[in-house]
Formats: sequence, structure tokens, C-alpha cells
Amino acid sequence: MPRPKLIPVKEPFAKDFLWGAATSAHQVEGHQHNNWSVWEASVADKLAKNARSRLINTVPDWKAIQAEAEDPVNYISGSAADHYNRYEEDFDLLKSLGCNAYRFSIEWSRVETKPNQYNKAALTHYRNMVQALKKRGITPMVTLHHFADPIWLEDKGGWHGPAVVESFTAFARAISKQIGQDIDYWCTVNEPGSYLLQRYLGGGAWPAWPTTVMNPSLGYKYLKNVISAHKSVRKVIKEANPKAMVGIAHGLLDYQLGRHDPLSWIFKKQLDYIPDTYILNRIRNDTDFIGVNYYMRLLIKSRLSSPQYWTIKKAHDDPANDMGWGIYPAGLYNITQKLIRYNLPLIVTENGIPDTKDNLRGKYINDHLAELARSISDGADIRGYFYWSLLDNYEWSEGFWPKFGLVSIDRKTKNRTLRQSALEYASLIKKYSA
Ligand code: IFM
Repeated sequence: MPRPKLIPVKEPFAKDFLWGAATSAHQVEGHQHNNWSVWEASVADKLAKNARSRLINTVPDWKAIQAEAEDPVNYISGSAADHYNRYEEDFDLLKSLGCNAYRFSIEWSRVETKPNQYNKAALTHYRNMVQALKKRGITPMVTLHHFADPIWLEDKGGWHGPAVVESFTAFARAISKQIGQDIDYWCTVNEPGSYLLQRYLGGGAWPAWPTTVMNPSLGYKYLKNVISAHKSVRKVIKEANPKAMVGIAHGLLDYQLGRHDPLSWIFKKQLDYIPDTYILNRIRNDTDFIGVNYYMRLLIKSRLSSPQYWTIKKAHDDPANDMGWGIYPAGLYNITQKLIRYNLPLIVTENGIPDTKDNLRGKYINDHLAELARSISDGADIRGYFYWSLLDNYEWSEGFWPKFGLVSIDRKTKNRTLRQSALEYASLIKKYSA
């Protein structure tokens, strides 16, 4: 039953609202050795060669990105943003924006180099990072799995294999021993739906993910494992810190009907259900909040002449970001409203835009926050907002050309520069938390 609309609140964002920015280890730390780093080396040339055909009809300004997109070096994560060594500087920048929260991930392959062999230096590193945040009054939110996997895990059958729940729980226990008492917010995994699609349901038409297969039965095993792993890791975290809030960062799209006919409606229902609703329905009593990663809406239309009988596209009216994704702030309202039925706190764990020229980002953040305020007024219990990303990052199979950062990173010197839009985010934080 839908909850009744509440009276609009005057000051939507609570005093302890988390104002943050997010990153993930593989995308910013640099010098990883995991399934992604190995895969990148094998596909960089191919990705550079097919960049034009892959992107020319998708991105709004091919010329502006061509040089980077056609350079094989773009596709190697390499030293990334060197965040591993420069995190203190990055936290100073975050603090200067008035942010009080930071979401980052811990790289499993760095910490557990071989099964049950833990690297002390890496564990100490993450403990130091947490202390550096706390010293600045910034609340850490830790993600334990953000797409990249240790190579040894692949050898043991990966996320669809029989060992992953136990292995992931053991890793979480090691982390929890180090920093468990200091961390109140955890995401066990990031975007299981993206992982499912890219790894087990064929991914994109070009090489887009390490070891992509088209195998729904393995995908189903993955889903079962990810749900069990979440539940088991949450228990481990709560042993160290009973008040910890443990959730999953779900990648949620605002699917809408592009054509009002029964077939389109059926396709939309399926997309709404698989996989995040499927997962949420199974963990709703074993989770403390719902993490929302929101980027765009998509229109679903039945089309009997197309091979899969439907199309899924950006709406013409939505302005495109650098990657061609439609910008649609009201989608954040729609999604957070739909999630009210779970009666759980919500945290926007990611929302961001690739925008090299930094023309759109300030307005993008402003408009999405306005929709969040509206959703809070209409009854959603939203506790935080993390912009993606604090730093220009390695954007998986697109490499470095998409620029999501509040902070731009010089690819050679690694010098950091705050973008104008970062200052606009800072003013919004000031305005809303006054
Ligand atoms: O960069 C990614 C992140 O790793 C997961 N969520 C979406 C972001 C932008 O594509």
C-alpha cells in the first residue's frame, strides 16, 4: 500500500545529512594487480582501434574526445589518479568543499594477495586512510567490492563459484578487525546488476568487461552468491560495530514507457525487477539502508521488427552528457519515491556526470539535489548524497576520457585542480546545511 504523502518539510536535509563524494579503488588508486589490470593490457589496442565505430553515434562531441579515445594508453588504469599515495591531499580538497563524508572501496587483491595471505602494509594503509578522514571530521563509507576481483578468486570459480561467499566473508573479517569499529557505513558490494549484466549476460558488443560470458545459469549462481555474501558479511561487520549501517550500492535506472502498449509494459516490469528488486526483496530484513546509484532514465518501446522485440533508448528531450547518457534529474525523485515501500533509509551512494568542459556539472548537481529535497518532502528517508566522483577516474572499458571528477587530474603530473562545479557543489552544501 502506498504510504500517504507527508507534509513538505521546510528544511529537507537533516543536520547530520552526509554530504560526500565517492571513488573506487581500481578507478583511482593506481598500480593494481587484479583481473581488470590483466584484462586491460590485453584489450587496450582493440579498444583504441574500435573507439570511433563504438562511440561516434553515441557521444555528442566525438572530436573533443577523439585523441584520448584513440590512444591505447587511455585504456590502461596504470597509475590512475595515484590516490593511493595522495589521499591526504585529496581529503584536504574534499574538506575544503565542506563535505563531511567520503565513500571509497578497499581493493581485495591488494589486501589478500593469495587466499588467506594478507598484506600487512595494505591493511595499515587503509587504516591510515580512515584515520586521515576522521582527523578531518569526514565520515568514511567503505565499499568492500567494487567490480575488480583478485586473480586467485577467478581461479577458484569467481563470483559464481562455490568458494566466494566464504572467501569474501573472510576478507570482510580481516578488514573489520582493522577498521570495523571506526566505520559506521558500509556497502558490501557495488552495483550487482551491472556486474551481472557485464560479466554473465553478454555485456556490450565490444570487449567491455573481463571474461564476459552469455550464461544466465551462471548469472543466477552469481545472484544467489551475492545475496548470501551480503548477509554473511553484514553479520561479521555488526560483530565489530553493532550500530554499523550495512547496505548494497544498487545501480538504479529510471525506466519509463516510451510506448504505451502491453508488450512495452511487460519489458519495463522485467527491467524494474531484475536484478535489484529481486535482490532487495531477498535482503530487505538483512540490510540497514539502500544505496542508490542513479545516472539516467531510459525509455522502453516494444518493436516487433527488432531481434529482441524491444528497444531501450535515451529520451530525445534529455540533454546528453559526454558519454551520451541522458540527463534527467526527476529520475532521482522517481526512484527514491519507489523505494519508500521498503521502509529503509536511503543514501545516494553515486550520482554524477562526465563533463570535460565542466559546463553542465554545477547545474546537474543543483537539479539532482532539488529532486532529492522534493523526495524527502514527499516522505523518502534520504540520509546522504555522494557525488561521483571526487577525482577524474578510470571509467572501466572507456578508460580515462570521460571526466567525472569534481577535481581534475593532470594525466602526467597528477596535479589536482578543483573544477568550478566543485565550488558550486560547495555552495550548495553550505546553503542546505546552514
Ligand atoms: O564509474 C562508475 C562506477 O564504478 C560505478 N557506477 C557508475 C560509475 C559511472 O559509470
